[in-house]
Amino acid sequence: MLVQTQVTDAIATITLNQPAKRNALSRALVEELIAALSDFQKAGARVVIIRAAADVKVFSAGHDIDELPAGADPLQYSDPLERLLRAVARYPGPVIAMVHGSVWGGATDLVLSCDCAIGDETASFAISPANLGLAYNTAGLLHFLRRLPLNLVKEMFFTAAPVKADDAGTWGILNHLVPSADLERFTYDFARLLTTKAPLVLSTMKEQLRLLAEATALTPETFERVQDLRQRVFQSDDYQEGIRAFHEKRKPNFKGK
Ligand code: LCV
Repeated sequence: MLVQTQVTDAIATITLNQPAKRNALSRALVEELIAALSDFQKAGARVVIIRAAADVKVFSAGHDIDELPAGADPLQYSDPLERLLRAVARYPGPVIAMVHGSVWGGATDLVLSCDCAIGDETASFAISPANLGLAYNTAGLLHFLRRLPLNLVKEMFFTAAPVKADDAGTWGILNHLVPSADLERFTYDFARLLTTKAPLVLSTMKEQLRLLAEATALTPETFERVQDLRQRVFQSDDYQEGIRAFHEKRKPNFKGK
């Protein structure tokens, strides 16, 4: 099993459990995450906590780079990671990311797709398409734009540098930044409080807020222009170079084409 699951007192916990690949969000691991959310809904879990094992340095290394399609859209609608982000956003109850360790790429998008994020001093958040020559997707950019001011979204995407815990707290990536010794207790106390509230109200308000937050009209021309821009990126030599460099464990040498 690439994830461990548990339901206690209407609180469901998913623990990412593939340390050998730094909990990279591979198709196999993501399908287990999506299945777990569906099982939790059947079991009537009112709150879900997504976490990694207590002792990891890396919460998740993001999209499995070995599975990024060469020369094709890496984050299309049917991509397992995109399906997971939509499943989290549609779960009929609060989904909380409990973050110990570094978070990379699509895993940062996963944390931002959760309803709340609670982290400790070891938490950091990076979004790194610029390291891979990769064309990020529009829905994903909007997850960041809804959380952070434009200048901070640009800093994250342009630098691909990890945002350290203090800034993650100040910027608003995290709802709460607590000492690692308190992280688990704080998060489960928070979750327990949510299980005492009217579940129909929480699930309805969550869906209302999703619909309102996603109410961004795109004209057909805008849509087609975005697709055209992204196609130029994911068909670029730089995208191939980014993935090659990762596998060869070296810095990429981007040529801008
Ligand atoms: C496959 C991996 C990965 C991985 N995939 O351990 O952001 S976007 O838009 O680009 C989006 C599409 C996305 O999410 O792309 C992926 C973004 N993620 C990253 O850029 C992080 C890549 N990983 C790393 O920088 C390092 O692995 C970190 C810093 C996370 C951990 O470093 P550490 O030295 O602790 P290793 O690098 O040695 O990794 C351990 C094993 O996990 C594999 C990696 O290839 C290695 O496998 P081998 O033992 O077979 O060499 N691994 C790590 N991340 N995202 N595989």
